[in-house]
Amino acid sequence: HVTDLATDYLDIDSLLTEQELDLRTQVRRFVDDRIRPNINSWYEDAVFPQDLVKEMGSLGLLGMHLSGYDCGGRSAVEYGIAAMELEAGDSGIRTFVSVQGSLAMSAISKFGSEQHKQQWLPGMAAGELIGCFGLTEPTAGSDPAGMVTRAVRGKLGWVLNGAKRWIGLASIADVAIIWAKTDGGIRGFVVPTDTPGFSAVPISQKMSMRASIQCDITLENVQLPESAVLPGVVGLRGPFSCLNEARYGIMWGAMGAARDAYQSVLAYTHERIQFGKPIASFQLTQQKLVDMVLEIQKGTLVALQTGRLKDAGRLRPEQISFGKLNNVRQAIEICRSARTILGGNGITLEYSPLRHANNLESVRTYEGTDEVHTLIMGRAITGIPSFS
Ligand code: TGC
Repeated sequence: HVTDLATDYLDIDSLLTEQELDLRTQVRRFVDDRIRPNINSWYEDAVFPQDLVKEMGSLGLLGMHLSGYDCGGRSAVEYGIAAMELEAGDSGIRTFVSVQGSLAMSAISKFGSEQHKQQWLPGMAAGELIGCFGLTEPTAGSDPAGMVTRAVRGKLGWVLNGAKRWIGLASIADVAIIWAKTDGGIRGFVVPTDTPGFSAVPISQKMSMRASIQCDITLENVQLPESAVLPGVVGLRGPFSCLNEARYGIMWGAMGAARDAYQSVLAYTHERIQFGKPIASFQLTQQKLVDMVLEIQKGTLVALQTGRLKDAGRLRPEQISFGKLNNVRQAIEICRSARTILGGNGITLEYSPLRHANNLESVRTYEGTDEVHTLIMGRAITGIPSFS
């Protein structure tokens, strides 16, 4: 019953190159073969599939838009397309790729010393080493300038004390990028996680992102050599530049989750008979499907235009806020609406929409909440900052 307009109404595929379409096919196959058959049990049992990490490395998905040091050297649009396919599988898997590539690897790639790059990037690109990125704290979320983690000069070089919260992958990471206040401003530190005084504990009882790991980190007199500091940046511009990369991937990823929710109910509307006819024939069901198609197509165009701007070197952070805010907000609505089409069947893991909607609650909060991105856009439009 599915028509050609049901899958790509505006023929957005015609805007993609052969290379971009090939990559999409490759990542989609990985998701179909390795994620879809297992995601329900990972989600139910709150398991992150760590054995997929090296596979994702060999597919070139880790640090794929970074250059050199065995990284993929792919375009921003290609990175976005991969994020979209991975999040059609599950937001937790896309989050892994974002934390590893866009946050941890990108911090080292943008601001690290030559030694940092050689020591960490090839292993991280291969999936042999895992990285995490510690910015958020128990008392500093939307306002990272309020962080209390401090780095002071010690005998060896630096001593770190403090705490981080909601840090993806920290308990399985080999290296953590920790942002801390120093007398000379906020700096990033490359911290091997076996350094005495570093500990990470997964946060339990999550109702979202269950196939993923987020942790509390404690830093207690963590002694680091002078060379641990990222030499390339001082101040919040450092972590924010990495967040730009992750926020960019999220706007694509959210549309992948939305597309999967839409596609999973489209077939159902033809199969499910009520009042003697398929529910696809009811006007209110058609309206829900049409609203989904409108927003998925618009959101995908937003992501693609943003990606083309990024590849042209013209993308501004305020434009990333447009896509992150719009696409995640719309994706949650689409997944919730898809759940209503499924009726009671939609509350089990047999269908993906509620799992995606639950995951997207985290996605709408991390990397800048709806409120933060609204106010970044408000400042961009009016020229008046509302934060301080
Ligand atoms: P402001 O104090 O004015 O700016 C500080 C400096 O940063 C620069 N800057 C940026 N640079 C690059 N890209 C951006 N997007 C930037 N935004 C700001 C700015 O130019 C300034 O540089 P300089 O050299 O002049 O000092 O800060 P602001 O007023 O611009 O920002 C306020 C606000 C609210 C927008 C900002 O604080 C913000 O974005 N808050 C949200 C923080 C956030 O997204 N946190 C989520 C963290 S995610 C995480 O920790 C891990 S999640 C993944 C996981 O591990 O699972």
